[in-house]
Amino acid sequence: MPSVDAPDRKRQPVSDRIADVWGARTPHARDTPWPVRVDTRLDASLAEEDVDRWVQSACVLCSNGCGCDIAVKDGRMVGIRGRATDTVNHGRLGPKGLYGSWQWSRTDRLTRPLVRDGSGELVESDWDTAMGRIVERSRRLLATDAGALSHAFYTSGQLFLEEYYTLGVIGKAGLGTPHMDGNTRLCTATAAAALKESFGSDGQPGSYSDIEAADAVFLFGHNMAETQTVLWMRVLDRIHGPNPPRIVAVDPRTTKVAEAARATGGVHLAPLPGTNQALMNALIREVVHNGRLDEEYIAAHTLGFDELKATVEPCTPEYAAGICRVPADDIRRAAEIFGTSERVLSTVLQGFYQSHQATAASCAVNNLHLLRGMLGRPGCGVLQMNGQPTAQNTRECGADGDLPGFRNWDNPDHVRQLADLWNVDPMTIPHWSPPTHALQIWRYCEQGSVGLLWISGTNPAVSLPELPRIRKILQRDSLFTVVQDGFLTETARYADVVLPAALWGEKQGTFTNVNRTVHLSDKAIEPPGEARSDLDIWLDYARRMDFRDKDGAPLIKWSDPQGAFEAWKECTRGRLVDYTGLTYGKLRGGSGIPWPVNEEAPEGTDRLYADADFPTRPDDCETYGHDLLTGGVFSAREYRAKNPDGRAFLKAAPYVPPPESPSEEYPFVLTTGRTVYHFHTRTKTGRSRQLRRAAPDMWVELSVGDAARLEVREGDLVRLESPRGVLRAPARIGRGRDGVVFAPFHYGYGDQPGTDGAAPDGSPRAANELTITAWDPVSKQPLYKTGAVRVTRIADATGPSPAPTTTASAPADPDAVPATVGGPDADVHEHLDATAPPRPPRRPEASPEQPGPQGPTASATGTED
Ligand SMILES: Nc1nc2c(c(=O)[nH]1)N[C@H]1C(S)=C(S)[C@@H](COP(=O)(O)OP(=O)(O)OC[C@H]3O[C@@H](n4cnc5c(=O)[nH]c(N)nc54)[C@H](O)[C@@H]3O)O[C@H]1N2
Ligand SMILES: Nc1nc2c(c(=O)[nH]1)N[C@H]1C(S)=C(S)[C@@H](COP(=O)(O)OP(=O)(O)OC[C@H]3O[C@@H](n4cnc5c(=O)[nH]c(N)nc54)[C@H](O)[C@@H]3O)O[C@H]1N2
Ligand code: SF4
Ligand SMILES: [Mo]
Repeated sequence: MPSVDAPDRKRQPVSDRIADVWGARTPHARDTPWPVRVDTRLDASLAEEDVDRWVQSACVLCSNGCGCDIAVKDGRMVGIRGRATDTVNHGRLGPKGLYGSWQWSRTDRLTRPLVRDGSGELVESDWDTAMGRIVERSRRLLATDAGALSHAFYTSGQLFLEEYYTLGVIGKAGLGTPHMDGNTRLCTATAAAALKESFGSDGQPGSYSDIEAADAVFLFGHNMAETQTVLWMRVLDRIHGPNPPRIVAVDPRTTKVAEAARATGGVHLAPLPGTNQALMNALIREVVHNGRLDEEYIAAHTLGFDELKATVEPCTPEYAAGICRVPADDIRRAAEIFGTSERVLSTVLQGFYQSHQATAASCAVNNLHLLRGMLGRPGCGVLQMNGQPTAQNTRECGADGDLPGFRNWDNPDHVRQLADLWNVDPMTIPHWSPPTHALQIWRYCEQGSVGLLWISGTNPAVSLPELPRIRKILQRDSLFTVVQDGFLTETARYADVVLPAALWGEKQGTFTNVNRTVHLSDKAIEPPGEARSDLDIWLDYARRMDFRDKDGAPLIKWSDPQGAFEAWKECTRGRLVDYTGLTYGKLRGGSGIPWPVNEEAPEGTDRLYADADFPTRPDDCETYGHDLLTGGVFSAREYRAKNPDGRAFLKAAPYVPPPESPSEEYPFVLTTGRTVYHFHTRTKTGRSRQLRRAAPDMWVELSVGDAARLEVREGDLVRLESPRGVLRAPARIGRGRDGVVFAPFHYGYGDQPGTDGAAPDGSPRAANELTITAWDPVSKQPLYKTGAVRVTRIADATGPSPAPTTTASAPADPDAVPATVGGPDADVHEHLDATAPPRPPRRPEASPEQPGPQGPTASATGTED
C-alpha cells in the first residue's frame, strides 16, 4: 500500500485542516462508491445548535464546485458545511472552502459607489451619480465614429450564470460590441479551445465519477492536490484502497501529485517548462508504435490519424528527452501505463494551458484517449479542467465573447437563432470577425480606440501579465474605467467609477463546475450597505441606456435571477449545453445536476459521448477549427470538405520552442502558479486569519543545486529580473528541478500600494511584474508558465521564507523550517459516519495568534481578526 498523505488516525472528529489539508482518508475499492465525510467549520464561539439556518449553495473558490450549506446567525455568515448528498464532494470541503469562503463578509467591504472628485480623488457617492457618469460616457462614445467598438467589458469566472447571460445580451444585442472577454481567457480558454478543436464543441466529456473506476490517472500540468483539494481527496481515497490506480504526473515541480506518482508505481515526468508538446508527441508515438490502438474506434469515430502519425513519427523518446530533459525511459514507462491500462482518466490544467502550444498539447491529451477509444465509459474520461468556479458559465453564456449556447460566430444560422430569440436584427450581433480576446482588448485600451472599459469580478492590476504595462494603461486619460467588486482592490484604485458588488452568499444564482454540474446558490444574507448584485447593476445600466428590441420593447425582459435563468434555458434548447430540464426548485434539496438536462435526460448526464457521436457536423459545431501551430482559422467551406459527420478530430502539431528561453543574461526559466491556501489575488483568502497565517507573504522557490551555485540559503532575500520587470522576495530552497524558478502569483499590494507597483515597504513583489505579454495562437491564453529571469541574492535571511511546508513548496530539508500548522484556531469537524447525525465541533478555549512563518514584508491584507 502506498504511503501518501495518510494521516495516522482513524475517525478523529476534529482536525486542523491547515496542517492536514486533505483530512481523514475513507479508502475504498475500484467500482465502489466514494464514502461520505461531512466537513463542518463554524465560527470559533459557535456550535451547530447555535446556527439560525443553513442556506444551500456551492463553494466558489475553485472549479470543483463542492456542494455546501452556509451557516447563518443574526443575519451573518458564521460557517459552512459540506453537503453529504452532493455528487461532487460527498460532504467534503477543502481549506479554502472551510476558512476562506465566508469569513471575508464582515470585513472592509465596499458599501457605496465611488467616483472621482474635482481633484481626482475617489470619493463616496450614490448610485444615481455613479451610474449617471457611466451612462453619460457610454452615450457620448456611442455617438462617435467608433460607436460600440469604443466599449469593452472585461469580466470574470466568478459571477453567476444569470449575470453573464445578461451581460452577454447587453454586449451583443444592446451595444453590439465584440470586445467582451473574461479573465477566463487567462484561465480556461484553452480548455474550451481544445474541446472545440477535438470534439466540435465546448463541454466536458468525462466525469468526476471516473475516479472511482480508473486504473490510471494522468495529470497533465495539474497540481490537483492544491488546486482542487476535494477532487484530490477522491483520488487519495482510491490510492489508499484495494486495487489503487497508478498516477502519472507531468509537472516540473515535486508536487504532492508527483509524490503520489512515485508511491503508486506510476511516473513523475518533470519536463522543462514550455516543452509539453515535445513530450506529448513522444507519448503518442510510443502508443502508436506499440500498437496500443483501438483501430475500430479510430476508423469509425475519428479523422486525421495519418497526419497525426506522420507528425509524431520523428518524436522518439530520446528526441523528447533531449528537449524536455526527462529520462527517455520514463517517457516509455508513462506511455506503457497509458497503453496497457483498461481505463485511464486524464486531467489537464495550467501547466499545459498557460503555455505557447497550449491548445496543441491539450488536444494531444484528447488524441491519446481517442486513439485508445477511451471516452464515454466509466473510468475513461478526459477532464479539460476549469479553474474558476463559474468559468464554465462565462463560456456558455458568451461573456467571453463567444456566442451563447456554444454557437459558432462564423455560422450565420447560429447568429440568426440568437437574433430571433432576442428579437433583434442579426446585424446588431457582432459576427464579422472572431470575438476580441482579453489581451487584445487591453491593447485597444492602450492604443486609445476603447474609451470605456468595464471590469467586473477580476483584479487585473495583479493578475494580468507584465504589470508595469497594465498600470500605465489603467492610468491613461483616454480610458474611462468602471470597476465592480466587493473590495477596493489594486485595480479599483485606478478606476473612474467603483461599483460595490454583492458577493457569494449575498445574492442568488446558479453556476456550473468542471464536470457540467449545475448548482443553485441561494441568498444567505443581505449585502453590506448599498452593495448590489452584478445582475442588478447590469439591469440598471440596460434600463438607463434604454436598450430595445425590434418591436420597441425593452431588450432585457427579466428583472431577477430566476427570470434570467428561464431566459437562458430557452437559449440552450436543442444545444449540447441543454438546461431546459432544470428549475431552481429541482436544484434545491439534493445534489447539483450535470447538463444536458432535458426530456431525454431529466436527471442530467454524467458522461458525454457514450455513443461516440461528436457535435462536429457543420451545422452543430462551435468552430470550423484552427491550424494548431499558427492559429490560422479554417473557413466553413474547408470544414465542410472534411465531412466530419459526427467524428472527432485527431489534431497534430510539431513542437516549437517557447518565445522566450533562458539566455546568458536571463539564465533561469520562470514559472508561476498557486499554493493551496490562497485564491488568486487573495481578496477573500487574505481576509481569513487561518489562511493568511499559513502563507502570509510572497516567496520564490529555487532548487537545491541552483541555490548552492548562487550561494542562497533558506529565507535569503533575492531579486528576480526579467526583460519586463523586477521583484524581491525571500527564497525557499525547494524540491524543484535545476534551472527553474517558481513564484506564486497571489501577492499584490493589498491596502497600501506604494509607488509604481511597490509593496508597502517599497519592494515590488508580484509575480506578474516579470511575466510576458504573449499567448497561445489558438486559445489566446497568456503564457504565465514560461519566461526567463536572472536571480541575484541581495540580503541575508531574517528567518525562513513564508512558504508553506505542507505542499509543493515544502523545503528540500524538512528540518530547516517549522511545519505549517493552523492550531486550535483551525478546528474542523470531520464526520465520517453517514448514518449518525453530525456532531458539533468542539468549542475551542482560546484562539491565540499562531507563530506562523513570517516573511520580512509580512503584511496582512485582512482586518477580520
Ligand atoms: N489553492 C488554490 N486553488 C485554486 C486556485 C487558487 O488560486 N488557489 N485557482 C483556481 C484556478 S482559477 C485555476 S485556473 C486552477 C489552476 O490549477 P493548477 O493548474 O493545478 O495550478 P497552477 O499552480 O497554476 O499550475 C499547475 C502546475 O503546473 C506546473 N507547471 C508549470 N509549468 C509547466 C510546464 O511547462 N509544463 C507542465 N507540464 N507543468 C507546468 C506547475 O509546477 C504547477 O504545479 O486552480 C484553481 N484552484
Ligand atoms: N503569474 C500568473 N498570473 C496568473 C495566473 C498564473 O498562474 N500565474 N493564473 C491566471 C488565472 S488562471 C486566473 S483565473 C486569474 C485570476 O485573476 P483575478 O480574476 O484577477 O483574481 P481574483 O483575485 O480571483 O479576482 C477576482 C475579483 O473578483 C471579486 N469578486 C468575487 N466575487 C465577485 C462577485 O460576485 N461580483 C463582483 N463584481 N466581484 C467579485 C473579488 O473580490 C476579486 O477582486 O489570474 C491569472 N493570472
Ligand atoms: S475544492 Fe474548491 S470548491 Fe471544493 S471546497 Fe475547496 S475551494 Fe471550494
Ligand atoms: Mo484560473
